[in-house]
Amino acid sequence: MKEQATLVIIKPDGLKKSLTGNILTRLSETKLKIIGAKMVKVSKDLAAKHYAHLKEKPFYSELIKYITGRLHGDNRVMALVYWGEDAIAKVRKIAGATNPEEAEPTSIRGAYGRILTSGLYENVVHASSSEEEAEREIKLWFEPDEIVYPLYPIKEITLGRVKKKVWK
Ligand code: DAT
Ligand code: MG
Repeated sequence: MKEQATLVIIKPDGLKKSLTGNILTRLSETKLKIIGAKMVKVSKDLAAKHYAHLKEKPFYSELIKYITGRLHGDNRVMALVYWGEDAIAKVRKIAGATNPEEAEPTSIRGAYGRILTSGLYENVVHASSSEEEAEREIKLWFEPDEIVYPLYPIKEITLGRVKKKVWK
């Protein structure tokens, strides 16, 4: 088994339903380490980059409305990076299947997700599904200085008189 990082997002429905503490408690069962955590106001640009691979899907525009908070009237999400052995599979297991109706009832999505009349799966959390996806997503959602471990190669750039670390 391998040490990995994975991105978790508590989506706007998770926050609106006051499930933050509950979700963090469920995820603590994995014994993984949280190495990054923040509240994010999700822009259309960030949403489009995050879900770029789903652009052609019929539910894409609803999905963008969902993750940017326009379905719930609140554009906050909580983004977290978990680190440890087999992190991706461990988090995916507790999160449950994509379709909340098919998800194991005790998983986060099985317990708290639902299918909207539009057909969109409102499934409370995002969790990276592969190492490649985790790296792409963590680099998209977090800056190097926002994570306590040096996860991926970085470089220093100079903005005016300020030096800043960015992903290479
Ligand atoms: P996951 O979030 O399990 O990795 P995904 O990456 O395929 O699933 O899709 C991203 C989100 O899009 C998913 O969490 C909910 C929504 N979604 C996916 N497939 C869907 C479908 N067939 N109908 C409605 N919503 C869907
Ligand atoms: Mg996915």
